[in-house]
This record gives sequence, structure tokens and C-alpha cells, in this order.
Amino acid sequence: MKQLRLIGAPTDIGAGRRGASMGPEALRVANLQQALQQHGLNVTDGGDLSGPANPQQGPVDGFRHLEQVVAWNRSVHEAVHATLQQGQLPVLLGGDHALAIGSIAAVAQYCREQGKKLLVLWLDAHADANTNTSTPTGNIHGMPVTSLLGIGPDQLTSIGGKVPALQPDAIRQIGIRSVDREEKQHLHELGLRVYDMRHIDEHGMRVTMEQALSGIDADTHLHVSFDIDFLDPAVAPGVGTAVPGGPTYRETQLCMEMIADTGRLASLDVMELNPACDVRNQTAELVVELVESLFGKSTLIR
Ligand code: Z70
Ligand code: MN
Ligand code: MN
Ligand code: MN
Repeated sequence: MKQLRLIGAPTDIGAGRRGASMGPEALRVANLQQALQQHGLNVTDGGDLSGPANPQQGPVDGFRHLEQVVAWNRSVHEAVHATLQQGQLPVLLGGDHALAIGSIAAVAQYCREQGKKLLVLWLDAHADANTNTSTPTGNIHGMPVTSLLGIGPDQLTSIGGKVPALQPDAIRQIGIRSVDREEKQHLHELGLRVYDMRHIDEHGMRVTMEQALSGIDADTHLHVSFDIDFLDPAVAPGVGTAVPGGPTYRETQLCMEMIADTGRLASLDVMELNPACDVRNQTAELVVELVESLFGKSTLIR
């Protein structure tokens, strides 16, 4: 297994509620690095990136903090791309989900350079497919999917060089249960593969994951963008925008284990953990357990 590199991105610049900026430190307090090392993984903590403070302003032209979101994403892009070039597996510790723009743009760029196929699993309660005209809030953490698909201002869409960074068939969304009215239209127009909660309820997590992971082969770079609000808030209260009716502890463990079983996980975002909303760091501790599973904790052979 590759060497993992933790990259902290302590900002809540793209979120509506403050607090995700404390995510990286809460994961360190929950012993993320040590937990992974106990399973024989080689893990370096690269420390935190830096960027502009949160000006806490309202939307301008449908975007809150566009300039600051761009600055943070450039920094994330550079760190994630450099990590991949060094042959390490980047684990981005958010920070809000707007930073997935820089992270996934870097992964997509690296895959083009290496001639690899990219598959992104987007685990989230939200579709994150708004634009500055469809957004009800102006919060850019509701827009990373559209940005990566080339919809939005140049500064956001061109961070990885090529526009669009991704084709819609490279993304599979799982756990979705909160979609704005116009955002739903985008999902249809883009033809995104969405395994929403209705799908998980009807088919179960096992079948859902078999479908979401189908087509992965030895040439695939698998990226997981894990928004912690994917989880049911009953087990994961430490998020800024909790949506009831999410996957349970056991369903999420299975989801992580099935990803681990592919052996193709090559980059990861751990986003939207909000310690200001958490109870005694329990969500951070749960996330550490789930990330352990993602890297093969429960696999019998190893
Ligand atoms: C809503 C919006 C959102 C979190 C994304 C919510 C967006 N659709 N919230 N991630 N945590 O404002 O666009
Ligand atoms: Mn352990
Ligand atoms: Mn999200
Ligand atoms: Mn979300």
C-alpha cells in the first residue's frame, strides 16, 4: 500500500455555517494518523494549508466569497497534485466541500498525465450541483460538482488546466437526499448517476455499491469525496447542514468496506466535519473508524 499524506485545509469559506475550519484539528485529536498507522499504513501528516480568512459576507452575483474560495482551491490543487506526483495518496482534511474543486481538479489532471481512468464517488446528503443562479444561499460548497463539470466562472472551472475537469460519467453520487428545485434540473440535464436514499432504501447498500463501483478495473484511479453529512445525523451530529434519513453506521461501514475491497482507492477528501456542531468529538471519532475501514481495517485477509 502507498504512503498516505494528510493535508489539512482549515477553512469554512464555502459554507453557510462557520466551524468546518476546525475539521482537520478535530480529526487529529481523534488520532486519525495513529489509527491508520496501527493497521500498518505509512501515514505522514503534511500539516495545514493556509489561505484567506472568512470575511462572512453575503452573495455577490450569486457567490459568497468567490475570491477567497478560489485562493483556497488553488492551494489545495497544488498540494494534492504535488502529493500524487510524489507517488503518495492524498487525504484532504476539510474544510468545507467547495475545496473538492481543487482536490478533484488535481486528481483529474494527474489521471490525464498518467493515462488513468478516473472514477469519483461523491458521498453526500447534497448533490452540490448548484450554480450562482440556482443557489438558494450563494454558498459555493453547494457548487463543486457543477464547477468540476465546467459550469461556472473560469476561476473555478479551470483550476486543473482543462475545462471541464471531469465528464459527468466519471462521477457517481451516493446518499443524496437534499436537492434544490433547479439543482434537480441540472442533475437530469447532466445525466449524473445519482444513487439517492430512495435507491439505497429500495435496493440496500450492498447492491447500490455494486452498481456504483461497477466498471472499475486495474487502470482506474478511484477518488472518494466524503462529505460527512452523508451519514445519518443520529450518528454524526458534527456537520453544518444535517439532513435526516441518511445511511446508518452499519450501512456506511459496508459502503467503506466495499470501496476498500476494490483495492483502487487512490485519493480521498474528508469534508464538512464541523466540530462546533459536534458532541464531544464523537463525529470525528466515527470518521476515523470509517476511514480505517476505507483503507481495509475489516478485511479478513491482510
Ligand atoms: C444547498 C445550497 C450544501 C452542504 C452543500 C446546500 C448545499 N443545496 N450544504 N454541502 N453541507 O446552499 O446550495
Ligand atoms: Mn484500529
Ligand atoms: Mn457536499
Ligand atoms: Mn453535504
